[in-house]
Amino acid sequence: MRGVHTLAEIQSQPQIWRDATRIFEEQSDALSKLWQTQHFDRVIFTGCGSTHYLSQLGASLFRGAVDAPVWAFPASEIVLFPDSTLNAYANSLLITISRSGSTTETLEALRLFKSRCCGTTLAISCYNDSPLVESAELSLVINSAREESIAQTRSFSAMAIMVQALAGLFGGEDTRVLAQLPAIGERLLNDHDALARQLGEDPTIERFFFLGSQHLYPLACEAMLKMKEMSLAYSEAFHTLEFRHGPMSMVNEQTLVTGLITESSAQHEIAVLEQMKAQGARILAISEHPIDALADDEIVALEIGLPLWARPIAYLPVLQLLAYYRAMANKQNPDRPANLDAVVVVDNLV
Ligand code: F1P
Repeated sequence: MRGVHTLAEIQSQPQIWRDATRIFEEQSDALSKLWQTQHFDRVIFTGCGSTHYLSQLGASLFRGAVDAPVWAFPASEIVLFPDSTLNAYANSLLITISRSGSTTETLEALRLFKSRCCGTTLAISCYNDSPLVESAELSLVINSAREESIAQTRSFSAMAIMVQALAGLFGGEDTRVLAQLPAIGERLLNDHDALARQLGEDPTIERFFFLGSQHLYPLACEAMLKMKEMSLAYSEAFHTLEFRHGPMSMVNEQTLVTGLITESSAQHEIAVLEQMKAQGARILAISEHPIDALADDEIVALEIGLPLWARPIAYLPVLQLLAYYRAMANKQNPDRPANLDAVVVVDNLV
């Protein structure tokens, strides 16, 4: 039956998040010791597709938490331009992220790092027996997050928990607060399924824009990618205030503009949503608290109540459901998206 795996995988996330937090806590002492003793002078995140967005999330969270410079590159940029991406630093940490652990560019980025840089390699994956995990010195692996479906849903969020946990740990925070995420995920999946379905199945909506700032921009990108991969619907992601600088010309009455609101910049982000509403768009705002100014629009108030570094992944379940319901309404099979493979293996890359 179409979509059966995708829906089950989205709904099973709270259980998988439990596994992820447990696996992280088992290794947190060793990781903390590594961070304290190594004094890394640079951190590089890399991945492809969804896991490139996870790299961007990691870089954004790390920038607020650690002193070292932090970069995120799509693995292909490292492979094609190693001189400018892997230039000399004394002691770097490379964090490679890949659901499969078998993506050609990510494997090649790891190989290049090892041959050119001094430092340590850490893989985040869902396959413990993959070439990536076997080649990296350290790994955080959530085998239970593997999927039947091609598009990443629970694998993405489980690996995101590892990324968030690393940022928390290296920033000196108590990562045990992440144990609250599964219960929060359960509540969000239950409370917002009906809204995601209503918007996803609404035939008057033809274009989807996802806007976010800082840590939430990579989540907006992932929501955009899920919408494209699963449903083949028109979808784009932008930094929230960037939307005014050209992309807003695509807004019309058949547009849903989804704003992932960051509390500290809420006033400015809400102003963008109000402007798009005046241009005819439908508005969905996802924020920590209800937004009075958008009381007539669709609002998901998350009420996560966790520190900022622990929150980003809670924005995703309602957006995954939105993509799933749009895929079903578009008569697509989100388990097996058109023209997409679970792993991209490229010949003759090196
Ligand atoms: C990366 C990836 C996915 C994408 C598609 C192709 O895979 O780009 O993000 O959805 O399935 O592969 P991986 O390196 O995380 O396994």
